[in-house]
Formats: sequence, structure tokens, C-alpha cells
Amino acid sequence: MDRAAMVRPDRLASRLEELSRIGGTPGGGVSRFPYSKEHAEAVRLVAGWMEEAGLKPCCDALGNLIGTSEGSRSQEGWPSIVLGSHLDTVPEGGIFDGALGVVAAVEVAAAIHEGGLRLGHPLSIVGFAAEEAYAYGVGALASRCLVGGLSRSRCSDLVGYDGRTLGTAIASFTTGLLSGCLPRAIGVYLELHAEQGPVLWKAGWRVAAVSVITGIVRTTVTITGEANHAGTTPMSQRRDALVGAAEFVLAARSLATQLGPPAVGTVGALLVRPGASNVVPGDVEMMVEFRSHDAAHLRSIRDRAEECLGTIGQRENLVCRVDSWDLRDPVPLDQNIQEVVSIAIRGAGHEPRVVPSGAGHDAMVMAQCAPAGMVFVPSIGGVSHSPRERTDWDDVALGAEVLLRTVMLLDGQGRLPVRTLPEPPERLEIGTYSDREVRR
Ligand code: HGY
Ligand code: MN
Ligand code: MN
Repeated sequence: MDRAAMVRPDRLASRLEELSRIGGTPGGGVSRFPYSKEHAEAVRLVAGWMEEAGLKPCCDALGNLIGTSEGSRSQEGWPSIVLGSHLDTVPEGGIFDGALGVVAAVEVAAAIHEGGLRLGHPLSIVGFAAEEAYAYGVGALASRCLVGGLSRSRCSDLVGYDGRTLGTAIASFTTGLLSGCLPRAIGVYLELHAEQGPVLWKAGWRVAAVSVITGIVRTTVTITGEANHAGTTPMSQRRDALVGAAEFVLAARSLATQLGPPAVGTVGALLVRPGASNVVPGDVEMMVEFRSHDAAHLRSIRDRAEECLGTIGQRENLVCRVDSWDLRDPVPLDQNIQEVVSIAIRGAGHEPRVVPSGAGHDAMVMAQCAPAGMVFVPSIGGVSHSPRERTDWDDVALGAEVLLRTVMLLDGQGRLPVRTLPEPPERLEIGTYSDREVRR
């Protein structure tokens, strides 16, 4: 790789630490939710870094931050090389999940810009607004809207973590940036991410390409019994919704363990109403998800979960209601891109490795539009979605260097095949981004 283009480890680390302070939590984690003031602050911070790297920043109709720069062959219709990840986090999440991919993508642009190099392809960088399912119960929401996988009607009425609908939240989301959209002609999508699991860390591998992203099936289950006096209601006359929910939590674990790896199952959130010590719980709402790299697992475990709920409802005299399941099949990533990432890893002086992803990513959505690839760096102890999430700073720099090398290799291959994104999502009652608003 041309020695002129070099990532700067010090800048990567200091920027990741600076970004982590936006929504930072006392335990050293971060809570940065879509369309919050912390999200707007993070967008403005990263947009400034984009400008320093020679990119033009804007925000699209879903609050995705986008930075673009022309290539020397843009006029000949060469499509964009798109790099990205997400700016939102889970509650008390880690400082690397999502942020690493966005900051490293900007670092790649800066290395090319500062090295006086010019790609043939235009370069676009995306900081997706809402990847975590926490905020609206839907994973990869912003990228799925971008590629047309979710319609406005389905989205703007979604009620979020803060009680606002998505449409309302976006309408009041202002960043001061110009409005714009991701160029529709794209050639490839690449995402650097921490593995969020133990494979690389246990094997002592420092960087890897990703072969497949897990499938996920997710829903909200509401169990309804009868709120009643905790002191006077005999045990034989109770319809205790939390007892039913507890039985289902254990059943969900059994369903996953009976299938065996890579199937996993989690009830990650549980809301008990009315939630008083002296009231028999009348109503419980649970967020349920199952994952596997085997698409058949997803459907069979979904059907068996519904059977379990039917049995629990009968046995405990409860009403169990299942919302529509959000099912996303496993996504194999592009073989050619995997090869290029492996060549980049070798070029960086490391043995190429390829691993599956147990976490979901925006790359599984962008892969519907264009060849997509991911680069993983280890999560220390395999810990993620936790304030204890950590990646060694040398591995952060290595991941960014592999991303840069992959971009240079792909650009050097000549014109990438053009894939066209669907029409940009119509404006979801968007707030005013700026008085200098232009639509590109
Ligand atoms: O849930 C996931 O797998 C990702 O971290 N959003
Ligand atoms: Mn995550
Ligand atoms: Mn992530």
C-alpha cells in the first residue's frame, strides 16, 4: 500500500474517547440513543472530522450522517465505496460498538486525504442513526429504511424508548447539517466492527474477515392475567402474569439450548405492570429474540416459542399475545470482498482469518444492495453491550489499517459494478436541518 496513506492510531484513540463522552455513563459505558440531543451532538462532532478529512457532511431523512467525497473517475460513473457503522448504542453500552466503525471510516478518508491520494471511486461514509433494536424494537432500523426494507407507514408510527413516535422524534431532530442523502450508485459497503464475542480473543487473532452475519427473529410478547391484592388473593385464585412470563423465560432458554449452537435465545427486557410489591402482576411485556446462522432454526424456534406460550396460557389461565415477528435471515457476506479483506490482512502482516458474526450489523442490510464486507477486531474477554466492552488500541489501529488497505485494493481493481440504492426515503416530517438546506 502506498506509504503516503497512513492511519493515525493516536487520533483514532483520542476521537473514540471523545465520542464516547457524548452519552457517557458513570460506569465507563455509553448510552446514546437515536434522535436524542446526544445523537445530534455526536453527528456534529463526527461531521467536523469528516470535513477535516475532505468529506462533505450532510444528514438524510432518517438522521443518518453521511460524508462524501468525489473520486477522480466520478464523472465516468464510478460508484461509491461506502464505509460505515452506527452512532447509536444500547443502554450502558460499550464505546466501540458502532463508533469504532464510524471513526475508523473517517480515519481512512483522512489518511487518503492527507496522503495527497485520490481514489478513482467516490468515497461515502455513513454513521447510521438507529442500528440497535433497543430504541424502537426494530434492529438496523435506519439502514433498513435507507434500502427500502422498511416502509414509512411501518416506521413513523413506531413508539420509541422515550414514548415519542419515530416520526415525531425525527421531526424534532436538528443537527445544523445540510440535508442530503447517500449517493445512489454504490459499488461496495465495508464495515469495521468489534467482534462482540469471544472467538478472536480466545484464538489470539487480532483481525479477521467476516463470513456470515447471524439471522435474528425478534418480537414483543404481552402476557395478561389479573392484577389483584397480594395479601388477600388466595394462591389458587391468582392469574399472575409474571409467573407466566417467568416460565417463558426459562422455556426460551431451553428452546435455544435444545437446538444447540449457534442458536441462542434471550428475553432481554421485561416490563411488569402495575409493578407494586403488594399487587399480583396483571400484565407483563417482554422483548424476545432468537438468533442462529441456520435459517431453519429461526423459523422452527419461532413456532415452538408460540406453542410454549399457548401451553403456558392454558396452564396459568393467562392471555399471551405475540406481536408480529421481525425475522431477518442470516446474511453470507460477499466472497470476493472477503478475499480482498484477507489480502489486506496479509498485507498488514497478519495471517488472514475468517469468522462468523453472532451480532447483527448494518452490513447485513447493505448487503441487500451491494457486495458487503466486514472486518473484525477482538473484543477483550468477548464482552460487549456492556461498559466493560474493550478492544486493544493496537487492534483498533490494525483494524483501521486493514480497512484502508481493503479500500485501496478495491479501488485499484478498476470500476466496481454499479448497484443502485432505491429512492431516498421520503421525508419523515423531517425537522429543519439548517437554513442552508439544499437537497442534492
Ligand atoms: O444486537 C446486535 O447484535 C447488534 O449489536 N446490534
Ligand atoms: Mn450493538
Ligand atoms: Mn454494532
